[in-house]
Formats: sequence, structure tokens, C-alpha cells
Amino acid sequence: MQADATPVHELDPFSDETLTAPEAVQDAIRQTGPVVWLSRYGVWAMAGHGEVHAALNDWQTYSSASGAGLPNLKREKGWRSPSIILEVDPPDHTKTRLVLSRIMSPAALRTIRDAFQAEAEALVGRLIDMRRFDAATEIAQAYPLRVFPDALGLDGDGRENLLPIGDLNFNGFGPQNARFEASLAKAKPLLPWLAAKCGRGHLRAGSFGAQIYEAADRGDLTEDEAGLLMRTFLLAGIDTTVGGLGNAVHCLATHPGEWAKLTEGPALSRSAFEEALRFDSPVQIFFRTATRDTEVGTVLIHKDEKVLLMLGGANRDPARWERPGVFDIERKAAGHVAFGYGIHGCVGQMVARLEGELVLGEMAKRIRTLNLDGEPRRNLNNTLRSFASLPVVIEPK
Ligand code: 4IA
Repeated sequence: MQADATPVHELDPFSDETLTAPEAVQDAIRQTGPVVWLSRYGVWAMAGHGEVHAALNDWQTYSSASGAGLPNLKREKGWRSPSIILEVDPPDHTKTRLVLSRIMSPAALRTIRDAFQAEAEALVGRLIDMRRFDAATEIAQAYPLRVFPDALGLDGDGRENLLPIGDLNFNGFGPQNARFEASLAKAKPLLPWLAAKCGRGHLRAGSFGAQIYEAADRGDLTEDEAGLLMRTFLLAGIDTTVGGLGNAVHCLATHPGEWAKLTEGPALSRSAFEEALRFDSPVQIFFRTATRDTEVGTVLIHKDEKVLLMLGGANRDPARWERPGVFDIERKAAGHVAFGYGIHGCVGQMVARLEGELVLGEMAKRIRTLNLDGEPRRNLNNTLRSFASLPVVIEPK
């Protein structure tokens, strides 16, 4: 299939070893060439910032309509019906994207800020009472599970179900390996609960969820489409921020100099969160599918072949970043692709940034020391990087 000169790797981006420490595989792929054939999976991979950015910016060539994961959704059925915003190209994408981007507008952000701030204050108050705690559960999971379903307008019941469902969702963008099967077995009994939460139900007036159904009432969406966009909110808006917050707290707990800078200037919290997204990106990879034969450097990617875009790898490309392996909260991290880029760039990124800014900012105001209190344990997932356990000990100011 490929010419002899094609760079080929047998590397496994989905092994326990790679998921625990992805940098070696990212570096190997980036150093081999702009695009490398991964023989285990029969896909191309890119890990350079220039290449990943260019692919994300060219939906005509790098399509999402065959799925944003490894399975080709035009040939095989996934564990869920395709997303009507993530796994489509224009013109289908345009309509659903417009509905969500209107709901997630800057004006909407102002309406949620006070509630998100109050929850961040309450959260840090609880942390100070505890002193020793698991930051994976008590910060990274607790905060998004509280604020985001609230913003969506859901009641409190069963929110913890969103974590195993999210684990399945992000495993589902990778190979159907044992990790995927295990998360499917865990989450399958919870899927009827998810479907119920996506319905019109009793969504709080003015909430993001209520606004989706208002779009349906106006005729901008069908009732089914409204339910599917609720699902997008629930699948895309929780685990990602759980990963982002946990990874950021881990960065700060293991870089005392950076933590000190933050406690001296809590206004750096937004920049610290941005740098953590670059340094340890929650969504590590995504796929696109070539719509035509296309040349990248000396390599010919054929129509219908899948291309693995290593977002985490692009965010540590030494050609784009000075000392990419250094966590520096004052660096200009803008330009990272942790939220993707282009027409599919994360529609909720301003909500995610708000969560990071408020939680880290409130921690920086009231906590003096933040240190690990035991070995952190990653939650290994095919595409999402987060912690299962992150024991820390703090001293208040
Ligand atoms: C969807 C990539 C991730 C944040 C994501 C997950 C699910 C969906 C969209 C994005 O179901 O639409």
C-alpha cells in the first residue's frame, strides 16, 4: 500500500506504557517525519504542531464524517449513534455548531460565572477543612460534576454515572481493545439513565439544556437532534474538564516554583490552566479520515485512510515551543491544540477555561502549600488523560 520510503512504526499509542507516559511515542513519531504509518492499527499518525494544526484546519481533506475515533463509522457501527456535531462535516455540521455556539456565547458565560465562582469558593473551603485528600475525586471530579450539570439545568440525581459513561466514550475513540470492552461493560447499564437525562425532562429555565430545547421549539432542531446535543454536552463537557483540572493540580503539586508564583499572583490562574492544558493535554488524540489522496511531505495518504492527530504531541513539539517539557505558568501557551482547532475546535472551551481559572484561582488565594501525599495513579483511557487518584496535602494561608 505504501511506497518503500514510507516511515513505518510498530509503536502502540494505546498500550498501558504509552498511556502512562505518552511523550516517548509522540517524540518518536515526530522525529521520524511529518506523518508516519502505524502498522498495528493501519493508520497514519502526526505529532508535529505544524502538521496537526494544518490537518485540523482542513476539514475538506481531513473529514470527521467517518468518526473522530479509530473505528470508521461509515463501515462499522460504534457503541453509540454518531454525534451530530463532532462526527459530521459541513454543511450538516454548520447548523448544529451554530446552535451550540450561540448557547455558549460570551454573554452566557457571564450568566454562569457567579455560580461557578461560589462553587469554587465552597470547594476550596472543604479542601481546607480536609487538609489531606484525593484531588482526583475531591477537586477534579467534584467540581465539574457540580457546576456543569447545574449549568445544563439537570437535577442532582445520578451525576456520578457521567464518569463511567465518559470513560466509555473516550475509550470508544480508540481501538476496541480490552480497555474499551471493560468500560463498555461498566457503563452499559447506565446508558438508559443517560438517554433519560438527554430528554426534555425538567430542565431549569434559562439553562443551556433549556436553550437547546428552545432551539427545537423554534424549529432550528428536531426533538431527536436536541436530545443528541444534550448528549454532546454530557459526553464532552465533564471528563474533559475532570482531566484538565486534575492534570493541572498535578502539575502544580509537582512544580513547587510554579505553585509559589501562583500563590503570589492568583491572577495567573487562567494562564496556569492554559499551560497545564498544553503540558498535559486531557484529550490526547483524535482521528480524521482523508477524503482524497493527499501528499504530506514525501508521503501519500490515500483516500479513506485514517489519520491519528496527536494533540498532546503537537503541544510538546520543540519546533513550536521553547523547552516544551518545562511547565511554566507564565509562558504564552496560546496556540496549543488541546481544544482542537478549526471548525470543530471545542465549543465549550470558554466554560472549561472559566472552571480552571476559578478553581486554581481560589486555591491560590487560600492555600499556601500544595504537595503530593502518595503516588498518583492515572486512569488509563484510550484517548483521555486524567487521574484515578491524586493524593495531596495542603496548608492554608
Ligand atoms: C459529542 C472530543 C470530545 C470533547 C467530544 C466528545 C463527544 C462529543 C464531542 C466532543 O458527543 O458530540
